[in-house]
Amino acid sequence: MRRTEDRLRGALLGLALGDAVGAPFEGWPRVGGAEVDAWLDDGARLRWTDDTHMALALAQVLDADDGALDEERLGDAFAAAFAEQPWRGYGAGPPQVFALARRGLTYREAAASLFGGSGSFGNGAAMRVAPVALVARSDLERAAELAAAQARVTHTHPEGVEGAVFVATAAAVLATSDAPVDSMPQLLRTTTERMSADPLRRALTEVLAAAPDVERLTRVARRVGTGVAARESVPAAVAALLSGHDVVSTLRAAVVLGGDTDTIAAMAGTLAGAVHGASDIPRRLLDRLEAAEQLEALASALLER
Ligand code: F2R
Ligand code: MG
Ligand code: MG
Repeated sequence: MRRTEDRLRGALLGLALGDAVGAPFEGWPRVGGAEVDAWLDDGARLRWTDDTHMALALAQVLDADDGALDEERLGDAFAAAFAEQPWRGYGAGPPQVFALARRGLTYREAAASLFGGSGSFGNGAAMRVAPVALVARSDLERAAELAAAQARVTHTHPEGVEGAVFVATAAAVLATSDAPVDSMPQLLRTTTERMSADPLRRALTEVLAAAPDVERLTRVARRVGTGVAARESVPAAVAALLSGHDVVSTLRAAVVLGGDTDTIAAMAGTLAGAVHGASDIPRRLLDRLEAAEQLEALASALLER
């Protein structure tokens, strides 16, 4: 398999694996490394949450629409997925968007009406965005446009949108760049400079300035926070990426930060998969991962287009 394809495939599998590895620890204020290691070595099924559930719906719509994105179709796909499995641990916002759309609003109108009209700044649009990188590849403008369009179906606050744009363009640039791994901070700095939403941009800049010092990365991530807001969890995922040396150590670094562990690990897994590739993910973990075959098939479908 060509190196770039392996990396793009890694972004999607890394998302799902991170979600499933982090899920049991969601909401813990602090997580011990030994607890994460025990879970990684456990034989139990790795079940994912809303992060992967929504990513699957996004991937299916991108595949069916030949890489285009119709926001209403995507909204309907998200709503149908939620109606089928509402127990996947969704945030409060998306189900409200689906209910408002059923009453006649467009998804974007519905999303914009949330939280007193400011729209959601949650990480829900960033956590699911990996399929966009498989479609856009080295076309970063397209990655940014698709990421923003898929975000606005549920998240219209600038930080909710830009969190998704950052994760998609970062995954696309990391997967398609020939630059050595130690130039990751520079690649991500360039991606960050495209952003305008503070305090997200400022937090990302602080995290990137802390690399490659792992203790400093951890300190900055904990200071910025590890909650569901994109301005906290997206920088935390980048701190984990820059603390790891392969997909598994990146996921471990993400989960030990605590807080929104499934989503920080999903986004760190997206980015680490884009750097290290699907071939870096141990088969023993993929064998435990829920619907791994479906995810691999969807990645192939998006890459073959
Ligand atoms: N929801 C969860 N975890 C909660 C526990 C789940 C439980 N374990 C279970 O099994 O049921 N995780 C998932 O939610 C996050 C993604 O959330 P999303 O899609 O962004 O949702 P939402 O509601 O739009 O935003 C999240 C919360 O952020 C606050 N917020 C957002 N925008 C706001 C604004 N403009 N003003 C004020 N507050 C705002 C609200 O509290 C939102 O509910 C992921 O972690 C995913 O795993
Ligand atoms: Mg989740
Ligand atoms: Mg979460």
